[in-house]
Amino acid sequence: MMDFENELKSRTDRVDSILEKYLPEAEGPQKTVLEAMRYSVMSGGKRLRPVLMLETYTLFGGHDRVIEPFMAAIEMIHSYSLVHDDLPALDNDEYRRGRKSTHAAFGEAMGILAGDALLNYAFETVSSAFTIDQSPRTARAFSLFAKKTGIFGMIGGQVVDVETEGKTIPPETMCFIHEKKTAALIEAAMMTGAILAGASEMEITATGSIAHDVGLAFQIKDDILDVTSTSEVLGKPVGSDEKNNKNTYVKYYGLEKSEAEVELLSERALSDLASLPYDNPFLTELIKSLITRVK
Ligand code: GRG
Repeated sequence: MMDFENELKSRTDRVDSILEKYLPEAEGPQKTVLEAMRYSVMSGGKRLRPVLMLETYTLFGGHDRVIEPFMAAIEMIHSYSLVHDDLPALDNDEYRRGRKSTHAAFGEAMGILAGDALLNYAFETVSSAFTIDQSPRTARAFSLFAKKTGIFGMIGGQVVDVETEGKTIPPETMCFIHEKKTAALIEAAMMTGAILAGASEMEITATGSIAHDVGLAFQIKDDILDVTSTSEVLGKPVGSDEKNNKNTYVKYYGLEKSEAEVELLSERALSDLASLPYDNPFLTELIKSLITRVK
């Protein structure tokens, strides 16, 4: 029987040390923004996206250092999205990961600049993968990573989310928001892992739909926890969706149906994963744990 918590800890520790290696030192004239970058990244998030990337890479037989810059970069992108999302012009949240959000700690201007810097540095970091592996896989992973995190991915979802706050929208629009805002980053993580490991076209496509389901389930669960959890457990304010008039699955369908949808999506992801000709028991357990997570 696998000790899941211990296995998870060893992976999140590895992510932390990779981030420590790739993040620039806080020194020189731009020290303040470098400190704000480190403050937002090195603050104990779940590290879900780099761990999913690594485990998908391992699933398809990957075992090289080329995955590391991509792992660091996806967490930088995730962190910048949180830093910017917390800004006064967006959600205006003062707490994140159990402490002051970056703009609350460093001021609004530094919050904006730290987010910008992390976004740009993520691509500087990914580009260093070419010094490890010059194969077309690295170029393809780079391109997918850029697309899924950009205007046709995560940023696109955030734009529609912001524009539709407080408005009644059709379910397809809500789906678009969640698919882009959250699932696209999970797709970037898992598909990058598959591509770099040399998975076949069919396997890359299958990985994309597993990641889509995991991402949507993750977002719906996030919306459920925003209603049912406490700020002590989450380390960020609860009730933020209602405060910001967000269109969430919970608002449209209620808690019970939302829980059922999380289970349905996760089950579908697990059965698609099980139908691949490879096995990674830890990845299976990780996806299962997302259904029952409390933060
Ligand atoms: C481009 C500004 C901008 C934002 C992009 C991702 C995003 C859109 C906004 C962040 C806020 C939000 C509710 C995102 C949805 C995805 C989500 C549930 C993020 C929280 O991720 P966790 O739970 O966070 O993995 P930790 O702190 O564990 O890393």
